[in-house]
Amino acid sequence: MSDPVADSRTRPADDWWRSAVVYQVYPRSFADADGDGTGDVNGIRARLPYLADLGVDAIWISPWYPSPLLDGGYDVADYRDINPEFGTLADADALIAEAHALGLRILIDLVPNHCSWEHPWFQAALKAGRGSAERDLFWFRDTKDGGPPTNWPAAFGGGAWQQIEDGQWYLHLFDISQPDWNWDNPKVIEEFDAILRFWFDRGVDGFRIDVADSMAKDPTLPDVPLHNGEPTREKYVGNPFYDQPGVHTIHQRWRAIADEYADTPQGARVFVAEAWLSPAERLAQYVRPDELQSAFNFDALRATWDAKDLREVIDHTTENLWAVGAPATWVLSNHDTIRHRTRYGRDKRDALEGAGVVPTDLQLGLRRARAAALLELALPGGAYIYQGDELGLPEVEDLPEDVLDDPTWERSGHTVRGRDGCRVPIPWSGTEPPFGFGPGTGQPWLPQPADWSGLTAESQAGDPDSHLSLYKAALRIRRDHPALGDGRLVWDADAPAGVLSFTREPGFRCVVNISDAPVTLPPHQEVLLASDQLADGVLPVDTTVWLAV
Ligand code: TEU
Repeated sequence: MSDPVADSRTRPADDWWRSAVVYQVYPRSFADADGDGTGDVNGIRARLPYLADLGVDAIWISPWYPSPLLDGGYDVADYRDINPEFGTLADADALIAEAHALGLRILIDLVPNHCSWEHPWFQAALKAGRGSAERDLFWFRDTKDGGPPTNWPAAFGGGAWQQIEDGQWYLHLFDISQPDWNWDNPKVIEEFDAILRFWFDRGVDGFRIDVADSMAKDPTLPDVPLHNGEPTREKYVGNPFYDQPGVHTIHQRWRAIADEYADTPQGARVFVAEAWLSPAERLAQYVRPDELQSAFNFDALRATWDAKDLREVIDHTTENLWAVGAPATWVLSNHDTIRHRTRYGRDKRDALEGAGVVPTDLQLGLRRARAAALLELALPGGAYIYQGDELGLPEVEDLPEDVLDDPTWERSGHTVRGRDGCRVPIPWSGTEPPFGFGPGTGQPWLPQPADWSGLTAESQAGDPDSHLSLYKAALRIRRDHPALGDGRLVWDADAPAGVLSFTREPGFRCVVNISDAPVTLPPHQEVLLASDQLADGVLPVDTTVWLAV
């Protein structure tokens, strides 16, 4: 039997996504060309040369559609246009063309589980009344036992049903402003077919699918079990709104549409699924040969900086994804999680929780973030870089309460601050805010820490030891080295405890020291790159080295 992963190395460039390094742009916070304090499409365009020079293969742009931005744009009011705050469709067309000219692919974000309450179809549904065709595009239901139709909780706090004036309730698994589409209605299915084609025809190379595991619901609407007296959002097998079998029919349909583009110059279009599903056996269902091509590996993001944890995640992921012929992906941070420099500077067990209340050593976090970058980029498959990862940005945990914008803050009754701390605008240049985020001195929509001047792209560009220079060097080697990207790894039997060491053919070895003492470097021809200074044939703690062997 042929080995699907090994075979892929000889397949045409159509399989670029199997080893792509994808850079996530959160448009509000990336770069502001018009100086209104909010990032925009022309800001991204101006920074395309930076991204090409960094050495990534593709850019994924978080939602840029018209939206009241009540969930940062994941509340879409029109799937076929650009938010006027961010620019115009003409700007988007120009961005796609300019990116392609620089050899960068463009992925955009599809949000199919819900829209914004400002979407015209939801507005029409509100007016049309119970039992109407308009309401059937969403989940409208009558009161049950004097309350909402089910006990389902919403993602950002509170229940998942909102009652309207005529007494009916509508379902919103996320914010109250994000009504869920009814994917049992053929009009919804056809609408999303048309949205995919709209953007594919404009030249986008693919989509990241938001909450790719939630579109299908159990139509009998059963309650979820209680945990500690509260209804759970846990993704247990059989959960009525997560990982229902119906999602796979939708993905197969989209895959067929993407494959229709196989004969265009760019080749077939691609998808990456956002589905926080564990274990990897479940995620693998989304990347079977006739479904989405890839999925974010959030087990890697969730793993603590611990050799045993990481090894388990790497093995489990690759075993399960390779079994269906899909590449693994590696993710350390995104716009929903505490930045990994901060997580890695904390006690292992607290990594993803407790913003602002956990003691954090940011120097240690930076050292580990460097080591993690070289681990991530050496592993087989694709890799994601969240904007600012390459600058070593920490989470901003002391944003004043009055600027917090994530719906989590309001919906949790001001008990959970939410995700704004990883969405602070990028520092590009200069010595004080706005650090070149926009022209002039106007301040960005979220304030930047005053002490970020050493983290700007400009200040790091000239420093060979900077975080940015490490990323650039790693991406350059990754691009040229035949062992890196898609393929296999073999664990080295001679690695001491607490050390991750693997070989990739031809002639590449990656060694990560997560033990509590320096270790001797294994025999090698040459050091290709190290995340920190190597002392005399020794690999210090929290350091990764790439070796030619
Ligand atoms: O996130 C889906 C998701 O599972 C997250 O909401 C996660 O539960 C939460 O961020 C934990 O803090 C996607 C987007 O990435 C996120 O930004 C959106 O808010 C969400 O979908 C709704 O569209």
